[in-house]
Amino acid sequence: MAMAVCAMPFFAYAKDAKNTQRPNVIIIYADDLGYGDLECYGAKNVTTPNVNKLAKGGIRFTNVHATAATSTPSRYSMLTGEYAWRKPGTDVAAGNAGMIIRPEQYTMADLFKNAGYATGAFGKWHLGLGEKSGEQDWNAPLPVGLDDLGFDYSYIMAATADRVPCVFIENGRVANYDPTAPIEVSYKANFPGEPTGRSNPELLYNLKPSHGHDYSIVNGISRIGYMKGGGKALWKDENIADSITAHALTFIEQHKDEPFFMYFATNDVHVPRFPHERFRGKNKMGLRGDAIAQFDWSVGQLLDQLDRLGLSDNTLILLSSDNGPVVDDGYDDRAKELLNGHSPTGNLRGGKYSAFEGGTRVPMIVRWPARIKPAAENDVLMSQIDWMASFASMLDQNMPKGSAPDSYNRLSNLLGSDMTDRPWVVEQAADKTLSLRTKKWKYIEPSEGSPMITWGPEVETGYLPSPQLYDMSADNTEQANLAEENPRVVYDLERVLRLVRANNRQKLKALNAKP
Ligand code: NG6
Ligand code: CA
Repeated sequence: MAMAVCAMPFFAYAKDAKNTQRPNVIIIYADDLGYGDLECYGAKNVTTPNVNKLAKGGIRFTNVHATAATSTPSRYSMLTGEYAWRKPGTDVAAGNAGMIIRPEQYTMADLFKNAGYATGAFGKWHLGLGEKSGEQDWNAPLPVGLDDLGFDYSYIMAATADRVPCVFIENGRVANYDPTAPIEVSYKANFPGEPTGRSNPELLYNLKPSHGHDYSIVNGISRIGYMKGGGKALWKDENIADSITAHALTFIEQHKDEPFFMYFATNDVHVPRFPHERFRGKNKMGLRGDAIAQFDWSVGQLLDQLDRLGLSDNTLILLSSDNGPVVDDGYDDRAKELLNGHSPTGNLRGGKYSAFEGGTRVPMIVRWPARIKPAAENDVLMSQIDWMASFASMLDQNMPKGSAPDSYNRLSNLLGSDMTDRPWVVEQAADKTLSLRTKKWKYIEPSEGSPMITWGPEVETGYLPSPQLYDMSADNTEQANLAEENPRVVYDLERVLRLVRANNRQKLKALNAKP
């Protein structure tokens, strides 16, 4: 693949001073890592020296938003450039969901592949696999997978560590498949005779649930969903970061002589948090702090590998998170009790799941030594939805008509050469309530949901039956609802949101509200 590519005519960057050489691109996508969870974003009680190093050599952004406050919709939008709320079936996916991005869709991986890159995906997937939900045969190659979405190579977890099946899938097949222990998965009924967290709590030797997560037991931890078999293919939670990282390091080595795109999606710091013992028990915040340290270690491994191979200078690394943080997300890891003054959201209101800023404002660091001038801080308003069109611009690639319909080219923002804010950013809460953020305002549309998450996590949702309007230039607290005093602003923002929903680019342009 790569060879054919070198000869392709699009490789004509010499004429364009902005692209002297195609960079390798690595997206490091953390899971549930909050705006305040890294040392360089003000975290307490945990050091993240490798991420600090990355930030020091690049740009640390302070006003970047994931498109959604949960994983599946956020990842869907980021990888396709289409808001997940446009597409049914993009809510938090079960471990046996059918593949949500369809093979005919144009993805970020397709984009890089068409530009001649080697492409690889590592770690958390959570966007479904196979043709149809619940009907996968995990003992055979899956009929559709990431190779249909532009990834040459993949080593992934089907969903999350708290959902079965608890095995890695390598290029569409269970890795280390154990023929003596055929795999069965169901999200409806248990398999006769199999223990669960609910019926056999004495078997939970690693972690116990605090809410939910009391179905099948793997590695002394009960999960969501039922699973039987797996044998030696079953993962051990304490080795997940090591496995993902080792495969990623190999991929870099293998592709050191050609441009590569790597989607490196960590399991950290999602629940169940059970890092390797070299991190466990080391942090005063307990397992959640240990998981942040493990995340930082993974980042360090990638940086070291790039240094070792002489690739650091021309590799663009983009580090961010899929949604905001949560402390108790269903396992008794004492994350809340042990915070010791640390604020995972960096004192933003809400958190994972919510319409408030804590749901979607996430860290973002971009480093590309060959091109980017380091900057300690950059507060330009941005959304992850634009990564795709921005990379298309960087690669001089036209995307097929109709693809990435919500993604705009903001490459100059990403590279720090343009400080023009995106005029508005759309954020999706867990119940699909939408918010519209401008640099100054945050508008949350009316919704009927409960003010607190109802199933366990202690998170304010930001749902209210009347419109909410917060002045984000005054502070970030989202405490004083100014909607009643500012009906005109509410009207204007509602109108923009309506036009975004209708994807009416012309009217948005006429309103001068296009991104
Ligand atoms: C919730 C899970 C939570 C987490 C979340 C998805 C329960 C009780 N809670 O339903 O633990 O898995 O889904 O998180 O099941 S995400 O980051 O992948 O979106
Ligand atoms: Ca997540």
